[in-house]
Amino acid sequence: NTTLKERLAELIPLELENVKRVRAEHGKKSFGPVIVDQLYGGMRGLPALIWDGSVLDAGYSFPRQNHPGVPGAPSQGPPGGSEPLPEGLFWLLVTGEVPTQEQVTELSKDWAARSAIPEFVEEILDRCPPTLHPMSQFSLAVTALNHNSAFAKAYQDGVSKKEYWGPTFEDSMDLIAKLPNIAGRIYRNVFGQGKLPAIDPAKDYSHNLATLLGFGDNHAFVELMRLYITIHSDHEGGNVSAHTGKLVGSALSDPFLAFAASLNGLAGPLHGLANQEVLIWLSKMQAKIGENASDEAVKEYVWATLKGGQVVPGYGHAVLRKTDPRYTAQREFALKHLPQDPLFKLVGQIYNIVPDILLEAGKAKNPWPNVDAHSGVLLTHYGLTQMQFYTVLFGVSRAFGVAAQLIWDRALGAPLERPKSYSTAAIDKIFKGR
Ligand code: CMX
Repeated sequence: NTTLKERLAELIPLELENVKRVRAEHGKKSFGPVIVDQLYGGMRGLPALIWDGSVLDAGYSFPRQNHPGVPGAPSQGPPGGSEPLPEGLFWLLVTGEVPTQEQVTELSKDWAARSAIPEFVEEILDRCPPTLHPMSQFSLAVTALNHNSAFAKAYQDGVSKKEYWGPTFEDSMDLIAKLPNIAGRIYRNVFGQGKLPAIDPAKDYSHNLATLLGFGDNHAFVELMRLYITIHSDHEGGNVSAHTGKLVGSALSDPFLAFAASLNGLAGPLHGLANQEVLIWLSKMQAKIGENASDEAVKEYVWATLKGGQVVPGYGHAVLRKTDPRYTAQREFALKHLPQDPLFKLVGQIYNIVPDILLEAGKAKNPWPNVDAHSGVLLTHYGLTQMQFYTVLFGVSRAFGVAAQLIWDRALGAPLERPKSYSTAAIDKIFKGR
């Protein structure tokens, strides 16, 4: 029963050879033209990064039966569950292989054993004013975990470059393991009361997270957490949170510092905060036009949002050009568990209305919903109604993808990122007369 670290130790030399081969064969080949608009346009579509966990294309879809961890593949949940376990997904992200049930259970136990957070981090969280946004508290706590970083210590002790991945692996495992305790503490401090329950080593990661949030006895909510943490984990490397983590990691900042930077990017309303924004937008809509509103009233509200110079949160995407498969996965969950929920019905009604309006408005390249259009409705259904907390759960999940890449970046000796920037005057000068 190989552990994840043992399997990595076997895979790393093979991948080093593989990268060497790819670079020898293709290293000097052009990867398409760069046009000036891409420099001004947020580098959209610019091939610029290596990210091994996942790759998207505009029409990408993962039918759920092929999704790691769902029935048919190992790492499905304990008896009675049918959602994937994020443990299995992490193994897949790191190794490209589907783990055995035993390996998944070992990961659950390992993370439970690593889950405690230092007392001073608890104190930092307890001192935060409840008015400080949960994402800011989250980022503070993750930054502070760098106090015990194995990588930072090893670097100070003069570790060889070839050994970077070992302490990066340990930090990454600690990071993921400690997130439920951080998220749970923030949730209790800001919205709840009472003592935080202990992590149970016999339970899987998502079950423990649900328990710390106060929903551990609700089987459907536990299932939701398994699905939620799985689908938010990785979305190739160019999105703000993933890329930020990789960029900061490239300076050999340890995984805690790198991932705290990811969280600060995820906290932006065009990225992860959109799941909070969707619920705020829906609530305002309901307050204005009432429940069971007509399609006409919804259309008018959507147009008013656009005319007010705001985005429709939860719609559009920088890469996808169709309905986000993560939206569909959540819709399927809702159809199974909460088909009669009024807010779910509103989300469905909006799905039939918004794309046509965005197409008519003529700006958005993708008029379809993304992952954030659906998640808040599911959480609200089970009583997790505090919208400001939603992006924290996205953050817990995103650690899986970022951590997997940080391990590989250090294993493969990824260099400091330092692309070339230009001024508008320089662009003008370069292309004068051309
Ligand atoms: N509502 C209104 N306008 C939108 C829009 C939306 N949902 N999506 C795109 N547009 C607009 C853009 O603001 C842009 O307008 P300007 O030309 O005035 O700047 C124009 O359409 C073209 O944008 P695009 O190329 O289609 O989209 P981008 O790659 O620039 O941006 C995204 C992608 C997600 C930021 C954008 O679609 C958006 O703002 N959506 C709403 C916020 C959201 O849901 N974000 C979450 C994304 C998923 C995640 O990361 O968690």
